[in-house]
Amino acid sequence: MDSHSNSKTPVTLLGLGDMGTALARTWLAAGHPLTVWNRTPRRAEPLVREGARPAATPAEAVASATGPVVLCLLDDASVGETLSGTELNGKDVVNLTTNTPAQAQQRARWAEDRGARFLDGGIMAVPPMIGRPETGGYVFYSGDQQLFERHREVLEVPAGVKFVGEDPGHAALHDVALLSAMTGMFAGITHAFALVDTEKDVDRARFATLLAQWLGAMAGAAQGMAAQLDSGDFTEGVASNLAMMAAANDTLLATAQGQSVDPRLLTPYMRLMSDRVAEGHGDEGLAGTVGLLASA
Ligand code: FVH
Repeated sequence: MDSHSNSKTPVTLLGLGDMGTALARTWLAAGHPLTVWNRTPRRAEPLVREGARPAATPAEAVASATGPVVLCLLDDASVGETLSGTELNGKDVVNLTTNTPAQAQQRARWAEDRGARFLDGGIMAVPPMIGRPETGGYVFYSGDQQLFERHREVLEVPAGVKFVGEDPGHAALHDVALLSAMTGMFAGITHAFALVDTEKDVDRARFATLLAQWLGAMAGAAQGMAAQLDSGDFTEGVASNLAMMAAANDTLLATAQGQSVDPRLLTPYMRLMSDRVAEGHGDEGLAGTVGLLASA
């Protein structure tokens, strides 16, 4: 089929790294006319063989765009470099480049000052999850909601979509919050393996199954924390209170010491817990520790 003579919304994609290439293939497979540009042109060649139209420059790509102009570049600086010298007036810009909330807000203002409509996105997937809905990958979007609705069908092709607000920084905020939680989880997993690895007879695969089940069961605590933060009553529905957990931390630290494992991944959060207990809040759950960070 000639992909440039159909009724599907045309997509313009700037950035053909691992993620950009994965996105491109889904739009091509779904029959969307696709114009591509990449700083290193040879990365566009396989996609051109698959039916994409190459643009020689970002300015040429943007000028010919009649649908969304999607950016999937390394960082916000590369977005600035790529879009400088393009004519954005009247264009629909969808930025899927990972950034901070402040960068997303500034980029939205920057694009709108040039007459463009702007959506920011945070991709909660790795490239092999793109185009495979069964993996549960999705993209957070924030900014111009009308623009989101106008292009929803196109945006739903590579992954699920979740619109999280008109503040353009909210997609990045959600993205980074989830990635930050994941970092804490990886820290815990790392410490747990360091502990069991001190003994020769622990089966790592069996332990990994137990670990994943335990983390899954404990993840439900996020809902309780949200309810406590909403009500302002941090003692509401507490199953394990902070005083008990802070005391148990001594056992965790003594075990680390006994097994000669460095506890540095645990101690920052333990300090927060004991600070809250020292303030007289041993009867609470964990929600009170949130405020200790937010006011830092
Ligand atoms: N890959 C992943 O697992 C994660 C999943 C979650 C979301 N991230 C973010 O997606 C953005 C793109 O990631 P990527 O995986 O495609 O990254 P790379 O393969 O490293 O490709 C980077 C592209 O950016 C181009 N580029 C870099 N600097 C510039 C510049 N100054 N001007 C123009 N383009 C630039 C680069 O071009 P080239 O090196 O091929 O010439 C690639 O097209 C990213 O924000 C992730 O955080 C991915």
